[in-house]
Amino acid sequence: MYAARVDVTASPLPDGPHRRYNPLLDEWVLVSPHRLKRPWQGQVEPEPPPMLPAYDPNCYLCPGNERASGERNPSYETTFAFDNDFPALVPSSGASPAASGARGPGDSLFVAEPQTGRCRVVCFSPRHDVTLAQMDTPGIRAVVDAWADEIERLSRFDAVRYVQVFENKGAAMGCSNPHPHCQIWASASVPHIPARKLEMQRRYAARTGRDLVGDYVAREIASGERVVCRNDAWAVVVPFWAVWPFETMIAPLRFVGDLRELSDDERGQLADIIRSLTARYDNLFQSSFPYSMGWHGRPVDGGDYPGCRLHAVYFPPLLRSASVRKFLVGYEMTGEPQRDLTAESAAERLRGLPEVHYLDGAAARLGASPGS
Ligand code: H2U
Repeated sequence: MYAARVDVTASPLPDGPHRRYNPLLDEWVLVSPHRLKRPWQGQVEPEPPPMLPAYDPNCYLCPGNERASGERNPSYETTFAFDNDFPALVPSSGASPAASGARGPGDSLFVAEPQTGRCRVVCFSPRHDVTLAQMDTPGIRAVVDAWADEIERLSRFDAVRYVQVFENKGAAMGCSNPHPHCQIWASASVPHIPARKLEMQRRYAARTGRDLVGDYVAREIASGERVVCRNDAWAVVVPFWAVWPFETMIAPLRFVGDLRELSDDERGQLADIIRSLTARYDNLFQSSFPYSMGWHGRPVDGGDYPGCRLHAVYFPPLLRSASVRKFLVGYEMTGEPQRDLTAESAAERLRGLPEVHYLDGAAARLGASPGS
């Protein structure tokens, strides 16, 4: 016998263990709010790194410095994009799956296919010592424009079908360099996470004639319970089905398929809401809040993708403090994702935080000048 599903619009959510459904990924998450009370003796993250210089002569992303390829970065003043010197995808794969014993569609057990693509790195600022959370809105706006320009640029290559923009921030998320930057991987196939989202959005549009993300965000705004912040063009919510403790989604209020379609005003408002969200993140534990984030939108192959609305996802690992993180292990790896803190509590905490960065006003103290 299956337990009856809860109509969350009609009755309060259970305060005991329950599962929530993610309609974008067709996945479930187990929510166990009562477990937050258990004692914790897990890993303690290292203390935040000492203050960084504004310019680091040993950083391969700082202006004027040499990269591993031997190329020298220009003396850039806003953003700077370049081909990744260690790309995960290259324009011609040269790989032959058959040579490794793998077969094509005829063999359902050993399936491989060549994958081609291109990888870019985008530096957000010439300053080594800031993050998006500490940059001003015009500075972040330049990053939004760089994302859109890179998608346009990469979409012009014949073999490119999908462009994934993502940022790993902080050593806890495997970021190798504190200089603010993101990566962009363009591939000949749609990676399976955005592919699943496209399919779920297509099915929802076929069933309802509307778009899934648009309907979802409208419901969230109406309830307000999981909204972190919003402006005239964007909303930030902790998704009902969030897996990571302070996971969020940024979605446009207008139906937009990819970053290139944003109006001038929407780009400015996006910069503002990214600033507001990332400052709240840093303010939560008064530390540089690590996360992985990425944009999901329409493939760039010119195909028809009904109901596909652009959105960003943020996955931060921290749970209770700058030193206690969540790991997706055990049950998460073998069963399904599980969380203790409810999405509603996480949203309430983020919503209640100031959107001014806790170091604001002390920005000058953050970075020593190159000569100091
Ligand atoms: P992450 O810290 O997010 O991994 O980004 C650093 C990227 O910069 C990484 O993909 C690239 C790495 O390949 N890189 C260069 O392209 N040139 C270099 O000289 C060093 C690092």
